Amino acid sequence: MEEKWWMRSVVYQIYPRSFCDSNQDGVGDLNGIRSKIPYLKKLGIDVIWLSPVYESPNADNGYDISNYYAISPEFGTMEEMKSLIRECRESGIRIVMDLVVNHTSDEHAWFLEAKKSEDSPYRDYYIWRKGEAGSPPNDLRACFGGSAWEYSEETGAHYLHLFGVKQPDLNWENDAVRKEIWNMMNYWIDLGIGGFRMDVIDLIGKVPDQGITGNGPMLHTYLQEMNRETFGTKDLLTVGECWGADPEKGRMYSDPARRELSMIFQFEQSMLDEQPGKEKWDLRPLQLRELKQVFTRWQTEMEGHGWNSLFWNNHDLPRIVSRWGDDGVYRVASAKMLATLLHGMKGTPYIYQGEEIGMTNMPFHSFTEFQDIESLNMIQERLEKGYLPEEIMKSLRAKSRDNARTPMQWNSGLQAGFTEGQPWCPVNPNYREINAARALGDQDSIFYYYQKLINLRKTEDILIYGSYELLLPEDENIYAYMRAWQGKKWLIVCNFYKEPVPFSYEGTGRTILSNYKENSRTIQNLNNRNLRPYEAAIYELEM
Ligand code: TEU
Ligand code: CA
Repeated sequence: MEEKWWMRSVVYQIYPRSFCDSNQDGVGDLNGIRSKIPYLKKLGIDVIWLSPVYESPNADNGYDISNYYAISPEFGTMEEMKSLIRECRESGIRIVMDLVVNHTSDEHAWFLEAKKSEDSPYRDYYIWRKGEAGSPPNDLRACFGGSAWEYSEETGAHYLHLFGVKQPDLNWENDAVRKEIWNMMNYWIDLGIGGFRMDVIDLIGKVPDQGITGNGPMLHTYLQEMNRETFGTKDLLTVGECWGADPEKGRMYSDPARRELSMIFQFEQSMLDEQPGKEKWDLRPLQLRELKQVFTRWQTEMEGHGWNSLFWNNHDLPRIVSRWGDDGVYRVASAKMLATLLHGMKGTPYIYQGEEIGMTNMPFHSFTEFQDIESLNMIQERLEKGYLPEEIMKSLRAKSRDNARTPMQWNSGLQAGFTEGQPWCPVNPNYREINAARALGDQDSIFYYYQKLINLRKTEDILIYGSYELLLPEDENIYAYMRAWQGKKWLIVCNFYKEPVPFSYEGTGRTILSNYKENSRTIQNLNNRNLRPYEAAIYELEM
C-alpha cells in the first residue's frame, strides 16, 4: 500500500469534558486543551481525536448534536476552536473531529421542525413509522435499552432512535440529508482539520423495517459518495467506528482502491470478556488464546488491502490496566506490557487520555455515582428484571463507560489539577499516586515508555510495513509475535500473567525496549528464560 502520513502517526483521544478545565466551572474546555499542547508534544503524538465539542444538550455527553456549526458554550467559542486547530498545526499535531451523523439531538433545528407535521420539509430527515394502534412498528431495540421507536404526540407517529430517545436517527436515504452532511463536513475541512472519526458509521445504511441496523445494503455506496463529495481529494485521516466488522468488512471500508476511508476502528477484541450473544454486562474472563486469534486474524487478513486502528481504550471502554492488566502491584509493569503488545503491531495506534499514565477504573460504590446514560438505563432495566444489586454493581465496575470518563489526573493537588472548581464528575481517589506530574518526573514512568514506543514508530519502518507472525498460539500466558521487514526481524514477547513463566526462543537478540531493566549486556540469549510478571520486550534478532 502507498505510504500515507497516518500510517506512521499515533492518535491521542481527548474527551474534552474530562481533560482540562481552564475557567474553573468544573468542565474541561478548549482552552484547557490548548494549555496542554506542550504535554502532548512531549508525548510525541501526531493527531488528536477530539470527542464532540459541538452544541449539544448532553443527553449523551455531546454524542447528541443540536448544531454542527457551533461550539458548545461550555467548551468555548468557534474562535477558540480555530486557535486550537492553528496552535496544534504549529506543533505538528492535526485535529480529527468526531463526526456524529447517524443521529442528531432531538433539539436539533431539523428535528424540531420535522416532528411538528408530516408536511414539514424536514420530515424526511428522520425515520417515521406508524404502528398499529399507537404501538411501535416493530421490536427493534435501542443500544441504550428499550424500544428503538419513540412515540411522538404531534403527529401520532414513531421515530427511530438506535441510541437514546434524545438521539433520533437521520434518514440517510434522503438526498437532502446527505447533502447537508457533505456541506457540514466541507465546512470543517475548510477550517483546516486533519480528518474525521465517524461515530457508528456502520449504521447509516440501516433498513429498519427489515430489522437491519449495521452493515446495511447502501452503507458503502454512501461512504463512496461521502469520499467523492468531501475529503476524497484531500490528504485526511478518516476512521470509521464499526462495532460489527470482521476483517473482510474492514477491507471494504479501508482498501484504498475502494475510495472510502483511511482505516477502520473495530471492536472484536473488546468483546472477548463478555458472554457471546449476550450484553456487554454479562462478564466472563478473557482467554489469551482468543485474543491472539482475533488480533492475528486482523493483522494478517488486512495485510495489503486495508488499514486497522490499534487501541485498548476509548471513552466507551473500561481502563485497560484494570481490565486486562493489574491495577495493583503490577500496575506500571502491566500497563507497559499492554502498550508493547499493541504498539508492536501493524496499524495506527490510538491512546486514550490518561492511558499514558496508567489511569485505572473508578472504585464505584453506589448506583448514585453513575452518570452515563447507558449505565443509568441498564441499572433500571436490570433492577426491573430482578437482577441482584451486587450483580449489577459488579458489571458496572467492570464495564461502565463512566470508568473512562473521570477527570484527567494532572498532579497531586486539589481535584488532581483538572479544575479549581467542582468537577462535573469525581476525580479517581488514586490521583495522588497516579498523575502526569509524577510521571513526568520519573524516567521509568509509563509516560516515557509510551514516548519511546511512539518514537519507534516514527523511525522504524519495520513497525509500519513489517509482516506479522504469531508464535506460541496455544500458550495461555505469553503473547509472542514476530515482525519482519527487509532482512530485519523483531520479536515481541509479552507475559500476560502475574507470575514468572518460562519462555524459550532459539537465538539471540538485541533489546530494543523492555519494561524491566535489563542487565547491562544488550544482547540477550533468548533460550530457556523466565519472563518476570508482566514482562514485555522487543528484541531485534541477530541473524
Ligand atoms: O458508540 C457506539 C456504540 O455502539 C456504543 O454505544 C457502544 O455500544 C457502547 O458504548 C458500549 O459500551 C458511539 C460513541 O462512541 C458513544 O460514546 C456514543 O454514545 C454512541 O456512539 C452514540 O453516539
Ligand atoms: Ca471549563
